[in-house]
Amino acid sequence: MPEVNLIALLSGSYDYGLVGLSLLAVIVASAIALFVVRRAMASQKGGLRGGREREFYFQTMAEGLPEIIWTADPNGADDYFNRKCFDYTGLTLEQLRGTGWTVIVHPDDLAVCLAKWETALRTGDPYDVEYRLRARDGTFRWFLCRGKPIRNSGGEIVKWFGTCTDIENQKHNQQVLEDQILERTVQLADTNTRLQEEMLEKDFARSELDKQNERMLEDLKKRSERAAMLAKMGELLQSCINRDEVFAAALGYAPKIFPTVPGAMALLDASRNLTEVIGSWSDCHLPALVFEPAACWALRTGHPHLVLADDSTAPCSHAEGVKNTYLCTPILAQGETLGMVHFQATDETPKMDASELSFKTTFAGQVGLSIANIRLREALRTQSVRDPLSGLYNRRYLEETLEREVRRAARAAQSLGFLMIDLDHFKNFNDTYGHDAGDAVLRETALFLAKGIRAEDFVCRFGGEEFVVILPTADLESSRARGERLRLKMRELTIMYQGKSLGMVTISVGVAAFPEHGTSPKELMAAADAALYQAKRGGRDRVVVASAPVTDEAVISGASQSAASKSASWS
Ligand code: GH3
Ligand code: MG
Ligand code: MG
Repeated sequence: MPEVNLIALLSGSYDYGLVGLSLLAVIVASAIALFVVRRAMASQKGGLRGGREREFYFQTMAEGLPEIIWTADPNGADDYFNRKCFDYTGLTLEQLRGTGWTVIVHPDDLAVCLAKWETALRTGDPYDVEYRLRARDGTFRWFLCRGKPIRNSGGEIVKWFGTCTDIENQKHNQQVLEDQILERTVQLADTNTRLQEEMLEKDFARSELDKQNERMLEDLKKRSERAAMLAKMGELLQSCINRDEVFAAALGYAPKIFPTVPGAMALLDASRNLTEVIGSWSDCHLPALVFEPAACWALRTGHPHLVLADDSTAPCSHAEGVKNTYLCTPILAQGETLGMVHFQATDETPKMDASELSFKTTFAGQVGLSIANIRLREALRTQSVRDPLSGLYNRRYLEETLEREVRRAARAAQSLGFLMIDLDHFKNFNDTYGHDAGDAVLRETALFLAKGIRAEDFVCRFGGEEFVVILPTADLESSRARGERLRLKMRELTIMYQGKSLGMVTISVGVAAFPEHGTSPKELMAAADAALYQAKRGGRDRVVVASAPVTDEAVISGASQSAASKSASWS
């Protein structure tokens, strides 16, 4: 029997990390084998000799191990199995010998097993392979089979030595472990998917929030731009000087302030019996362009009137057929309804929320306020330039106008007529019929004079029962003729007071003209005044043309008798 290097045989390590118990078994078997070998070597040293004895030791050792132990000749024909193998398989050495053992290998594992064995035989390398072996009861268990060549001192393979370790439990444990790992992996994958979904949801929510914020910011920006535009319109409206300017400016601004809201503006006429649409924007369709005020609830009530789409409670008949929500808001000035602004919702923005309503009402409010301001300004101006009793321009206005007209005449090299008119014996009316009757005479005279002049002429109450007429472009002769005509017509005037005629009223007229009687208001005034004085002196009820120019120096030195009393106002 060749020398067998058992230490080398048993020194290989079992590299099956997951199966700790199998490793432990191999370590125990190795330890026993090592012990037996050492004993054998010791026996050798002690003089034990001969193959039989060594074989005895080997077999004793092999029978004591819990694994299946086998050996094969250098060609791979198995020639030894320990008892464990017979016990497990229920087969005999004769049945297992050579390649007989292959019948108990599980058919699914046989190809791998044989491939390994053949490779080892060809290369002479040790090998490991796992396969199932059939037990005597027909069931299969997993085994780890390890084969290793045993070489003589010349390096020739003299034997193959192998072990088959039952790893069924470890395999089972490994399967359990793998199942657990798989289960855990699935759980982790689920958790991961859920987390990813949550993250996606959060991302979506965040992006929605961002979009909402963006929309809100955009909305805020639009609102503030709109408010700025409204303020700008307010400023402009304050500078308008009449109603037409106000409405035109508001209609110009409306499409800028409400670009997405079609609308229209309608105004009551002077009789307040009709309302007329004066303009619209953004293709606002209103069926009626002229309608009665009663056709609009806003005009009737003086309050904004909102009609919701499909709400038939109180629609405005002037908007009959308008399907969308609409708002009519009155234009009010000092409590008086002047007209209304009409706004329509669109299919794109079908609603009008509360802030929209208040903004639109503010728009109409601005228009009304501007008209009210203009009215106040006009009233103030009228008060400051009109004489309250006669309604004619007052002396202050006369001064301004004469100044301006003289300059214009000088610039245009045109004439300018100037009449100073005084009622004759007016004091008698007061004394005979009372002061109120005197007032009536003054009012009727004012009306008469206003009617008796051209559109471009000015008639003013100079004070008391004295009046002045300025005749732009009129020369001296036509001015005199105008004065004469007024005098004659005045004689025909019948003035009634408390159902009674106050009798004939006559006037005296002094006539002066630019440039003949002066080039300044003072000179003209003094010349006309002097002529009036002459008319009075001449017997009244007459027209006297100023005889000579009265210079400023003459006015100041009191050369003109009547003018001296009035010159203070011209200085
Ligand atoms: P003459 O023909 O010289 O002009 O005589 P006269 O009476 O018209 O002139 P006079 O200056 O003597 O009197 C003018 C009167 O006019 C005196 C004044 O009481 C009166 N008078 C002035 N203003 C008013 C007014 O607003 N209402 C009334 N009823 N009388 C006025
Ligand atoms: Mg007088
Ligand atoms: Mg008089």
